[in-house]
Formats: sequence, C-alpha cells, structure tokens
Amino acid sequence: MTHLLILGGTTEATALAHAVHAAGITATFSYAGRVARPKRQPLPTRVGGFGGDAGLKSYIAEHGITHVVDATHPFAAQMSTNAVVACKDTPLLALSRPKWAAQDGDQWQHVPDIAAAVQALNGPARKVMLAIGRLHLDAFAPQPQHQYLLRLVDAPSGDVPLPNRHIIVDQGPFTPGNDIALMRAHQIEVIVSKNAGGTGAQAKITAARRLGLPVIMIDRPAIPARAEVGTVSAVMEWLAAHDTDLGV
Ligand code: 3Y8
Ligand code: NAP
Repeated sequence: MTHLLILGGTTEATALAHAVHAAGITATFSYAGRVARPKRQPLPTRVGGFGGDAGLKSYIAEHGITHVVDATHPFAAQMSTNAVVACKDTPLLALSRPKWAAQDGDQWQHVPDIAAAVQALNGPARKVMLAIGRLHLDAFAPQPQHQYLLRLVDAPSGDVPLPNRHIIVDQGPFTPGNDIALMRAHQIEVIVSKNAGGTGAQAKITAARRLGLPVIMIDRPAIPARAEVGTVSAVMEWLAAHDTDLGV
C-alpha cells in the first residue's frame, strides 16, 4: 500500500499535491509551520518539524511512508539534507526548479550566499527591495544606511533591525505588473533576491528586467546529491514505476 510523503512549501509542491490527489494516491503533505496561513492542500497535511533526520526517519517508519518527494524550496537546504539522510531505505525523489538565468540586458550581480549579498550593499544609501523574506533580515543590520522595502509573509513579531524600512505583508505568488508598480512607487534602485527558480517568486526578476534595475542574485546553498526531476509529470511517472498502486 503506497503512502507518499510530500515535503512542501512551494508552488510546484502544491501542483504535485493536486496531481497526486487526482490520481487517488494516498499521501500526506508536510509544512514546516513557518507562516500563519499556509496554502490549504487537497491532501491530509501535517505542520511542524520532524526533529532532524532521525525524527524524519521515525516518522517514515511510524506512518508507513513508502515514498518521499522533496518539493521544498531550493534554500530549504537543511530539510533536503535531512531527507537524503533519512531516506537511505525509502525511495526519495526531489522535485526541483531550474535556476533563473540572466537574459540579455539583465544587470545581475551573482553572490554565493546571504553574507555576500550584505557585503554587496556596501556604500552610500540606496533604495533597496529586500525580497528574501523574514528569516535573514538580521544579517542586513550592518547596512542600516539604505532605505529598505521589505516584503514579508507575516507581519514581523519582533523588532526589525533596519531603521529605514517600509514593510509590505504579502504572500505570493506575485505578478510582474504588481512588482513593477511596487518598485516604481518606492523608487527602488536595486533588488536583492534568492535564486529560487520557479514562477512564484519570478515576478520581481521580470519587473527588474523591464525597469532596467540591477539585481543582487543569491546563489543556492549546496544540497547532497539525490534523484531529481523538474516536472510534476516526471514525479507521477516515477511513482508509477516504483510499484505504487498506480504502477504494476
Ligand atoms: C511556509 C506557505 C504555493 C507556495 C508559494 C515558490 C513561490 C510564493 C515566492 C518575494 C519572494 C521568499 C519566501 C517566497 C515565495 C512561493 C511559495 C514562495 C519568497 C510560503 C509558505 C511558507 C513559506 C516560507 C517562506 C520563508 C521565506 C520564503 C517568503 C505556503 C508562502 C522570500 C523565498 O516569515 C517566514 O518565516 C517566511 C519564511 C521560508 C524565506 C525567508 O527566509 O523568510 N518562504 N512561504 C512553508 C512551510 O511552513 O513549510 O506554501 O503556502 C510558500 C511560498 N513562498 O503553494 O503557492 O514556490 O517559491 N517565499 C524566496 O524565494 O526568496 C518571497 O517576496 O518576492
Ligand atoms: P530549512 O531551513 O531547510 O529547514 C529547517 C527545519 O525546518 C528543518 O530541519 C525541518 O525541521 C523543518 N522543515 C523545513 N521544511 C519542512 C517541511 N516541508 N515539513 C516539515 N518540516 C520542515 O527550511 P526553510 O528554508 O526554513 O523552509 C521552511 C519551509 O518554507 C519549507 O517548506 C520550504 O519549502 C518553504 N520555503 C522556504 C523558502 C526559503 O527561502 N527558504 C522559500 C519558499 C518556501 P526538523 O529538523 O525538526 O525536521
């Protein structure tokens, strides 16, 4: 009896959940519990960490999980690493999104990580759109001179360490039109972005392109090797081939 665990939190994970539900495959969707109102899924959903790779391994055993699809965000490196460690004896497949690539005319400055993005903001005050969420805002405290536009999923609970900031509370996916209007309204001069890939976070990259604005593009953290596909249909084929109820 198949029981699929989907590690979610992305647009693609939601699309996969709908395909799995439509195919009648028994599955559980998993969120970390990072935000107040995660998108509702068509599958039974669990929220919260597992307790490291050991916790995930126990969860798999205790819930009769037969397959795991890691459809988390490319920056969720800890979850993805835990999944590789915990799934030594469980079929694991990652549903990942290609990195965004600069197009002609794009003004991207590639940086390896958040700390390098902070360094890249050395210099006189500018109007900066910091579209990397809430978890890493503290890292930018050494650059208080800028006027920041922050986009967060939930209103910040504690203090935000950036004195000159305007906070927008909004949950994507976003649209280029919305992001162009936002950047114009705040006279944005540079955007800081993770190389998330996919479509849900891409609006600001398209907006920057149309407005001719520079982007500080943060490269993805390293993740251990695992089987990966780029589409929901490839995941469905994998499930069919791995003697699930869909297959033989
Ligand atoms: C909790 C709950 C879906 C999933 C939608 C995607 C698209 C919209 C764009 C900007 C960039 C950012 C952020 C972003 C996007 C999708 C996807 C994506 C970026 C939700 C969700 C959860 C999270 C966690 C949240 C992080 C934050 C990152 C905001 C759900 C809405 C900046 C990443 O306040 C916090 O603690 C937020 C934390 C991790 C990164 C950070 O460091 O702050 N996502 N985002 C999931 C959980 O609990 O397991 O899925 O409904 C999901 C989505 N966020 O089904 O439609 O597919 O990427 N999420 C980044 O890419 O830079 C916003 O503002 O332009
Ligand atoms: P992370 O740093 O890789 O994970 C930190 C811990 O959060 C993990 O060790 C695990 O806790 C728990 N966790 C993460 N994802 C989980 C999931 N889907 N289900 C259950 N537990 C999970 O992860 P993150 O970057 O904080 O991302 C958290 C969630 O937000 C993920 O669902 C991710 O897809 C989504 N998201 C993240 C980003 C981003 O920029 N990081 C962007 C969009 C969406 P235990 O060790 O206790 O198991």
